[in-house]
Amino acid sequence: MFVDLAKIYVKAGDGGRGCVSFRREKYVPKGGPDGGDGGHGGNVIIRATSQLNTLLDQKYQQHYTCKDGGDGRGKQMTGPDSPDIVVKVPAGTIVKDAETSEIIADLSEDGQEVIAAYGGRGGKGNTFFKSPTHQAPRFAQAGLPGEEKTLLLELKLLADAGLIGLPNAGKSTLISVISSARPKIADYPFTTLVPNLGVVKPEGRKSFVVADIPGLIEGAHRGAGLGAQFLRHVERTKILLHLVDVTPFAGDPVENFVNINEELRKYNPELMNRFMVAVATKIDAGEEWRIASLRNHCIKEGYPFFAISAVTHDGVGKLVDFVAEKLEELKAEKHDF
Ligand SMILES: Nc1nc2c(ncn2[C@@H]2O[C@H](COP(=O)(O)OP(=O)(O)OP(=O)(O)O)[C@@H](O)[C@H]2O)c(=O)[nH]1
Ligand SMILES: [Mg+2]
Repeated sequence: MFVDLAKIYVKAGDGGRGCVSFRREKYVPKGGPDGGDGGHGGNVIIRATSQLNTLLDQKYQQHYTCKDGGDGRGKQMTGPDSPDIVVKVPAGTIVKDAETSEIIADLSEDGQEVIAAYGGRGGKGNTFFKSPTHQAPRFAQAGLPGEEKTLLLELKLLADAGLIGLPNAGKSTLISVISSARPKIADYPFTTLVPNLGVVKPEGRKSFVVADIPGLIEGAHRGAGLGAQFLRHVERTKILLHLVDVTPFAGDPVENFVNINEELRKYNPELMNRFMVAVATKIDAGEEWRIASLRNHCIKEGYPFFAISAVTHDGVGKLVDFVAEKLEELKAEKHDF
């Protein structure tokens, strides 16, 4: 099951109590204070790993509570620190404070971690308070409480290119042809219910990751169809591939293209600045006038245009090459800043 949102409660360990104790030994009268400090409470750490790609675990386990630090003891023995708890989440997870919505961390790389709740410091034992003027303190500190928080975990898949388009546009078919991803493909809308990732390995070029997301329809930004909830997963991609079915009965291609772009804009206007490639799909069964009218519109609007068939592989190689090259370019540009 694919889960991309989760709410968890984390509670770091409280610090252990400092101890009040005095040295008592045969032949050593008035041995002085020897109460040890309390141990440190464990932290709750959130760590990203590339081994996971869903927040499913956090759907099932929503509470993470660390043990408290041990209390200090006599003979200046410090209480044991309690171990940290590590919550593993997929790389690409954004950690937010559920109350303030403040972003605590954006864990985009494997191994990246954040201490989401700090454990409390242990209290000082009475040994600590010994001074020339106060040689037998009969008090010690309590440990500090560990932080507790409710966190929102939000997974945004890390893909280089995102496939968007109406349901049935051929998105899943394309990803299955260019990568080893094997999503379900069928001739009805909303076949894809959760995003799929695929790695594309073009010859002689750097490989890249493509995300196939469920189809969008008009009103998606208001929640129509499967809604725009999955658009989150293309928000971080560098390129959008906008697929348009050019077979009969698929509706007017230009109208479809414009409508979906409008949905994107309403969802997040920033997506309009993303590099977008227009792709006419299913040209093996497509009609020439539809391809031509979409091509003309795109050229006029300044979108690179490709026409492909995932069945005959016509144009697919060219498209992949173009995307790979553009990605290298965009990545290189980023480094210039
Ligand atoms: N003739 C032809 N049919 C295609 C081509 N690509 C996809 N199809 C068919 O179009 C239908 C929809 O394909 P999908 O890949 O499931 O479409 P999708 O965009 O992922 O659809 P959703 O997941 O519902 O949004 C399937 O019946 C495919 O077999 C193509 O290049 N040529
Ligand atoms: Mg699909």
